[in-house]
Amino acid sequence: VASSASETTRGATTQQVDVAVVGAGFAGLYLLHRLRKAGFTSVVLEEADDVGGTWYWNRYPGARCDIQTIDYSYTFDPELESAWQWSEKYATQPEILRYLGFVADRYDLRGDIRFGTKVTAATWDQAAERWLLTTDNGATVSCRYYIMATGCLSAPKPPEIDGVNGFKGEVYFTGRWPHEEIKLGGKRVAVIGTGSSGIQSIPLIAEQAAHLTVFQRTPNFALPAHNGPAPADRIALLEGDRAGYREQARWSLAGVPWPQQMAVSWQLTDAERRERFGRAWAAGDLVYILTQLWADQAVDVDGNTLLADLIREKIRNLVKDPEIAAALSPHDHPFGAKRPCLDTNYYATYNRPDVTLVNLRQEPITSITASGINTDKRKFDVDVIVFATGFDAMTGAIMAVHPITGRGGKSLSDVWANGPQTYLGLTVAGFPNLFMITGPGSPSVLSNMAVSIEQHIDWTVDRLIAMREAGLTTIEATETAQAGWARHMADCATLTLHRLANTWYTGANVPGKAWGVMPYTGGVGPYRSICNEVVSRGMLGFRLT
Ligand code: FAD
Ligand code: N01
Repeated sequence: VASSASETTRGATTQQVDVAVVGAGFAGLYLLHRLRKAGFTSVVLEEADDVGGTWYWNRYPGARCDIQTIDYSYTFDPELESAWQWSEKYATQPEILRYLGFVADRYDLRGDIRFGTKVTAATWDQAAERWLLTTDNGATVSCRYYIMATGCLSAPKPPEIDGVNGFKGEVYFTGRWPHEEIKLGGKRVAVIGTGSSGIQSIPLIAEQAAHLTVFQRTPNFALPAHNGPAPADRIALLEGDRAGYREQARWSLAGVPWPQQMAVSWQLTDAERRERFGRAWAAGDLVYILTQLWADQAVDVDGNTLLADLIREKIRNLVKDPEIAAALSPHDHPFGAKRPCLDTNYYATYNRPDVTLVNLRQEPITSITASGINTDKRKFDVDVIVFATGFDAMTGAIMAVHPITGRGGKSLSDVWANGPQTYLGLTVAGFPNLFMITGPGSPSVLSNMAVSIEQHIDWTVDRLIAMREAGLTTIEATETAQAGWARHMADCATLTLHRLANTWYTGANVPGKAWGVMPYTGGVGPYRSICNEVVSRGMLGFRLT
């Protein structure tokens, strides 16, 4: 039985705990808090030197959240909610990092976090019914339960361009931005990549650099953030009934309380559609524009195109040079199938004389040289290259713990060779007592992550408590349940447009990665209801011993 009686030894010997958590981001911090409250001995292993996860690593200029911060917050403790005030509608990275530090201090979490410690391998010992974790720093850890809170967007993707190592200038990755101030003044800077990280950082880099050259492969949809104070109507809704507001978010599709739209695009006149679009554009809210225009916007190509055309019209109005506007207008994927971005002066930046856009669809990069970047048409000498090239998402950080060896010596990398397979995105058949928070198969990245993370963690820790009460020591998904979840995932994905875009959601951004829509597309509320049903039906799909 998992109990608080485990002894903890440090140094050369193995540290014994009930639960080992990997990662001290949004998820790891809340996990530790809940595990402690439930009386489990636990340790968190974290590669970084401090808490924060995403918000520790992504310190590039302009880094902010794109879900309104009043929603992108913990909700498990009303006192915590009243103890913290966000200063803006979309908080900056430093403010979110301060918030996570504040949470760590408030619940006194740091004492059980081993910083500067990377987990390198994990092995299930069937006889002892325990996991043994190997680290690159200090004692190994033996635990009954192994919970990976390693993050969906925490393993930066390698640059994949010939010659990177031979470049003599400065190189930065948005996902591993240095802690010290980077001075770009007077320098010729190149940014490769126009996803959310590129789109947030490009306007601020342009302000500093002598000249900025942006290398764009796929244009992305970007919508105005209209940042500032949190909107009064949202604040009023939240403060009018905080518990109700939070509960509505938990049962919504994307983790933010907006109603379900019922009118489909063809029921609305052009004027009505434009009026709805105008309101959405003015609202500066990603979830609003992704869900509130018309009911078929995310499931039907025609309904989607009506919206995408309106956004393309805006881009043409915002960018003075029609050729650059055309290059910046996405045409190869439906709106929302790839994560859209929030724009603070992004399109306007291309009106500056000191900014050049290179359209890699017309002139691909051939190499990086000692002095800069070559395309098949031109040569660009630069002093600094910023890689805003994204992540090996959802599976990257999990697979980086290598090997993860489950029952019968099975390796997770073999089991996932053709793509990740999970039950509920939380567990894997053949890997008892292993949980993944926001794993592939969970709704996580298609939602307000704060809401999904709390749900995954509450569900998981509640199971550990129930098992302890029942005198059970192992939990494992069945192959049948896992296959059923894969089928359900595929059915849901078929109803959305995500399958029509090559994105990190599908693994298409990483050369050689198996293709498949990795997050659960059925929505946060329906997912919560399924997880609850699994429990109410006697842990349907799990074998417990
Ligand atoms: P992370 O914050 O990624 O933390 C995982 C931690 O695990 C990291 O600290 C990492 O160092 C550690 N780790 C991984 N592997 C190991 C190992 N082997 N050994 C030891 N430690 C390890 N989501 C939203 O909902 N709204 C937003 O507005 C939003 N903005 C984002 C902005 C950026 C720039 C990025 C990159 C992501 C954003 N996200 C957003 C997604 C964001 O990742 C999640 O919201 C959330 O922060 C994830 O928390 P986490 O704890 O699950 O993972
Ligand atoms: O990464 P991305 P990101 N040569 O994968 C290009 C969250 N987030 O770090 O699309 C040339 O989106 C690549 O081109 P293409 C959010 O969920 C949130 O920006 O593959 N180009 C693309 O343009 C987001 O979705 C915020 O053709 C190359 C870009 O690099 C997720 O994190 C902020 C290339 C990568 O875009 C990831 O965002 C930041 C190559 N070899 C992140 N390889 C918020 O605003 C890649 N690219 C809250």
